[in-house]
Amino acid sequence: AEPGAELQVALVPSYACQRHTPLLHHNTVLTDALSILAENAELTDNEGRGVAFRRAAALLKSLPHEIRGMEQLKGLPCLGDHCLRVIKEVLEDGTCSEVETTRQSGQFTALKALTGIFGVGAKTADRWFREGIHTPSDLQRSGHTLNRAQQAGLQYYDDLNRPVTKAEADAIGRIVERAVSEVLPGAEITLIGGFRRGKNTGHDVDFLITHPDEGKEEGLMVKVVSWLEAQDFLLYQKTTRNSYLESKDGPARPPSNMDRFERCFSIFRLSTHNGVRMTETDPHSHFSVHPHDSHPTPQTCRTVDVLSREDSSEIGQPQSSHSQSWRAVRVDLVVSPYSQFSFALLGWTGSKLFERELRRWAVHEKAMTLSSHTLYDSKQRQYLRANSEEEIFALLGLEYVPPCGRNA
Ligand code: DCP
Ligand code: MG
Repeated sequence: AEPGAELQVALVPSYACQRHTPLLHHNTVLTDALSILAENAELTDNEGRGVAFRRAAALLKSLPHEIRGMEQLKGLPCLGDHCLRVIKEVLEDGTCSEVETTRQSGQFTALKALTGIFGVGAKTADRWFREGIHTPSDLQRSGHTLNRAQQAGLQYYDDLNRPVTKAEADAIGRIVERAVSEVLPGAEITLIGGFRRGKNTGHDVDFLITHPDEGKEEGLMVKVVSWLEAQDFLLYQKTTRNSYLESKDGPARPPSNMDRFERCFSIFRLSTHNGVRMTETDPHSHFSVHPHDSHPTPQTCRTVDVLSREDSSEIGQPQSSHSQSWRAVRVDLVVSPYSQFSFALLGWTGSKLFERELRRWAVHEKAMTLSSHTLYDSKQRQYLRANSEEEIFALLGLEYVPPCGRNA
């Protein structure tokens, strides 16, 4: 090792929110291995272990160099015995047996396939797995009663498991912009989630909507969704209203982090230009923001027919005809009051681990409670105001980390 390497390493701080974590980094072989174990832990109700693997992976992502030997890890935080064993094996053998066993295990592949259905969480997937349901096709044949989200999840399975490109995200953005400006002029929309962190693809597209005149944003989501539905842009939507104002938890019990904004979980029908499906390698395609007048699949769920068709084995069959001129895309819309915008922006930009680390830092190091609505100081017994993400970092005693550095 170079002289001074250990000293350098000793300075790596332990919270991910104290570090810059770029999208592209030097230790993907190691982080891929740890991510499999994290994913497996999350799928099997071991949240604590999942977080430990995620923290270790995030630490390695933040390092400015490739790890080639165990001696380079001396003094680094976030690396427990289990993680060190995995890293050692990968460094010595190129693979880790626990990771490979997990990757190939029937349980892991089944739970991944089942949670890949929109509307299906780890608990439901696990229950089905125990009943012998291992694939979306098994589920389709099982005759299980599915909720509306899960029906849509099965129906659009193929599309929803194909990564959304930045070009597609931008096309969705133009549609949302049009919808918002039609129903509330002056409203502002911001691309959040992974795309704001600079990712080239995502599993969905996330937008935050607000209006500079506080109060104007109330009821906005219903209007936006109505407009989108009238224009035939939505294949599925579930809107939850703002439950923040109604909750009188008070300062003693600050609101839980998520879910209190007006929020819409949706599936968009995104038209492809000239009816040609956009591929990731085709940078020249672009999308029409105008909905197609006719489309092959009726907007109402056809999953009932699909479920009763005994011999139907092809998932995504109802929507995967190759002549199709559109694709399904998961879109999340969030509406925030202007005064909470910075908190919402910070809370919805991610990554999930970065958010978790911010909240852990706030509680344990600052005696504060951070949510996507507010920051509460337990010592001063008051809410702290902020008009930008930079101000929130400053209030937390952290150096500012721009979105592209939050890929923990
Ligand atoms: N978020 C969070 N905790 C949750 C859900 C969301 O902190 N339980 C925040 C962080 C996420 C952001 O919301 O970055 C958007 O959620 P996504 O699940 O869409 O995550 P990403 O956009 O980061 O990933 P992807 O690119 O896969 O969509
Ligand atoms: Mg996202």
